[in-house]
Amino acid sequence: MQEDVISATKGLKFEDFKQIVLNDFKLINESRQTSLLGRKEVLTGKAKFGIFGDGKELAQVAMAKVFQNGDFRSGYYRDQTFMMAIGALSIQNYFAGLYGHTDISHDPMSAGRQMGGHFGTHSLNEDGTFKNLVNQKNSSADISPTAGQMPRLLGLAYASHFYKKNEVLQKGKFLNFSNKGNEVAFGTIGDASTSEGLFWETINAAGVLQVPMLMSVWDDGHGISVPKKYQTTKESISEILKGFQRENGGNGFEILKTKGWDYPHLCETYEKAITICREQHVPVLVHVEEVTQPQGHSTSGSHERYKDAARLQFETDFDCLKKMREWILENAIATDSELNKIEEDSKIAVRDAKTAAWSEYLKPIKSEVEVVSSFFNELANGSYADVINAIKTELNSIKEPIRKDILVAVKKVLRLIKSENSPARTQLTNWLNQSNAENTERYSSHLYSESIQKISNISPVNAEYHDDKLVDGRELLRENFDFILNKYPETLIFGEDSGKIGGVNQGLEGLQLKYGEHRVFDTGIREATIMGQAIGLAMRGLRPIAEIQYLDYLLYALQIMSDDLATLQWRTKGMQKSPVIIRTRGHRLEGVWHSGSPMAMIVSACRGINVCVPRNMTQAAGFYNLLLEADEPALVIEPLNGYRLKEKLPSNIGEYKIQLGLPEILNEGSDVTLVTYGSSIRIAQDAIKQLNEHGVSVELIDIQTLLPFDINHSIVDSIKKTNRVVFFDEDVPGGGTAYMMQKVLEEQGGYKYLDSKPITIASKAHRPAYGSDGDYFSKPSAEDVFDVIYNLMLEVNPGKFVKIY
Ligand SMILES: Cc1ncc(C[n+]2csc(CCOP(=O)(O)OP(=O)(O)O)c2C)c(N)n1
Repeated sequence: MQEDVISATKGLKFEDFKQIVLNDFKLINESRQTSLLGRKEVLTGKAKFGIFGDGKELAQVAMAKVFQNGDFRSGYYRDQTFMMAIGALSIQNYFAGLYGHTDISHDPMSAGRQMGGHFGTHSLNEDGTFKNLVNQKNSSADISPTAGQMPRLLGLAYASHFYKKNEVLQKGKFLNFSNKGNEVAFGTIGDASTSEGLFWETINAAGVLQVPMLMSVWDDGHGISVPKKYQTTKESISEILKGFQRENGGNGFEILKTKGWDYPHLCETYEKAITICREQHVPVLVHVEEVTQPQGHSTSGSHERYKDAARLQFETDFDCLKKMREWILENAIATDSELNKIEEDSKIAVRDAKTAAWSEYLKPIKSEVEVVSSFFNELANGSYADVINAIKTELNSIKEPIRKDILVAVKKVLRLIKSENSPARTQLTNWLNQSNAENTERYSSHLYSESIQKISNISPVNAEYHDDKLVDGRELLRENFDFILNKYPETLIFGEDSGKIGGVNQGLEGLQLKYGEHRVFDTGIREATIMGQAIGLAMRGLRPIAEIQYLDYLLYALQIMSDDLATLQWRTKGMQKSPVIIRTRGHRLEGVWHSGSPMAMIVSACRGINVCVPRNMTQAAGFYNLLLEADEPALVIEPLNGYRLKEKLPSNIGEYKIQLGLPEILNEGSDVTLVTYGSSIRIAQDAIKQLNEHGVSVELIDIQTLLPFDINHSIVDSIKKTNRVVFFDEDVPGGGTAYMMQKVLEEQGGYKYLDSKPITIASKAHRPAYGSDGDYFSKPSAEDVFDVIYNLMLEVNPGKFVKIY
């Protein structure tokens, strides 16, 4: 037998060693059979799409050996074998996910919300509170965008660093999240996805920060059909990463190479990697070469279209199952017949698990068909007997029905009998209502927190004032952050220039000195991974406040906010959360990239994240205070031109809290309702003064938050009084104003009370031009607001108002 098998197994009795090896052989066979049968399930129409981990099995078995309780994975859709190896995924679970089973006990990965092959463990109890994450093996929930797992991985690793540095976090409730920062964050990625900017940004940041991150690249030579020569310089990720290699005690990565079919070398490599990573708390990259993909990329096509004969032959010869089998036989660890039996048993086990998953998936749907059919039977005594019977027969003839089939049938019948008045019809209507509620829960719950800590459960506290002391807005914020950092040891604030100088607008001035470099700190210019750093930290029980220096640069982070942060609770059906607070500043300063206000873009991309648009720093601070008591992600956009404006300093700074979704009436009026937010408020106030002088009375409403939006539908009450409404902001036409208009006129029914057409005031469609005049002619001004509202009143009452220009 080879001497270099696995160091951990050295000293084991042969029988015990053999058992380990055969268990691994069994697992890779079961995983392979799962991939093979899974593909068939898609091709025969039972599942919609399949993407499998065949070819990557052996490397994942080796990686799983060094993955401990408390560790986290951030990976992608090829990792089924790893998930099986850590005990987080059964074969039956896998098939339930493939079919889209909406019961979380069957598909624990996403309750049918994500396509199969997207993995994750449960960080939360059913009530939305965190579990003890130190006592379990953890995987953050996968997303499909290639390299989208990378930014979050940085945060998961950085959390260990933070827990290690912070002694206050090494006791009490924090022991549920970390054992003195001993945990490693494991990343996985395909070789082609390393072409993405997110990969490089994360690798660089991990090298700078020296975090315990064990990164694996599964290198199968292709990204779908595109070979490495079009993906990677020198066609080798480890080759081009050489500059990141640690040298002479400096920072950087440890970079190791191995092969995806070489069991003993894989095991040794991962042991070496984890020892460096866990003991020295530094990042390690394992480049796993010569990995195969026997069935091609996914069920959408076959790999014969793009792999040449030599590559196809290589894939057969170096298939990791074949190679492990050969190695076992060469080293006389087991006999051919023992291996045959494992292979045969695997086929049976997978077939049985697949059959069980399919029958469990169909069972509740079939029982719904039965219930509905019995209602149809009762209704088939009436005037439409023949048609209803035909609908029932058609429904029952579907061998493998889905819920859509049932609803189509039920609605057809209810339309037929719409004029009948029978108990059976009431029964069927009730069934439909109940089904609608259940399907909403199945597919639409948990976009936001449903836990006891959800935002709407946190009680607001009014700001109080003992005197009229005025301070700059930035000073008010700094006082508030001081209070927060003192009160919550799990809070950390970071971003570009946030540390040493305390932010470009000085809202954190002096706080690094007071709380230390690990609580308030500078980062590189890397918005996407600032966001990812925050996401991973918050998934591990910390409360990051991540700064994006200007709203205009949020675009760099928006993809990860939208794809990862915004979807996290929803895509796990409430089994993971990441209550990140994103702090930025925007709307209006100078020039194209410091004056943007792309609010509709943000609101459309970030359903699942709260979006606060305070008009001043008093409001902003009140939002931060509330958000820190809640468990939901939020973006707070401070008004960029407000840091040097004077505000009254509340005596209960740090303690008052502003509830989200509650608009505030800033000016009562009777002629027109003007709805706006953020920096536009001051422009509106200016215009209102001028309008007053010309006999127009305006009711000014500050919506305060775009998500949630006016949860009590208070704006419509104002429209009931004024019968006219104007929506105003600095986004492009049809942007934020159109969003507000839809909310108020359609959702709140505001259209019923209008006597004039609804109006929106927005910026020009182009970006804001430079200089004061550039701003004046690009963004809405007080004059614009005056003109629009005055002309509206002129149209209403030409007797009272005269045309000015
Ligand atoms: C941002 C983004 N672009 C494109 C895709 C479509 N896509 C899915 S997987 C894939 C190839 C990934 O190849 P690789 O990283 O080598 O992983 P492998 O599938 O080979 O394991 C592509 C292009 C995607 N999911 N996300």
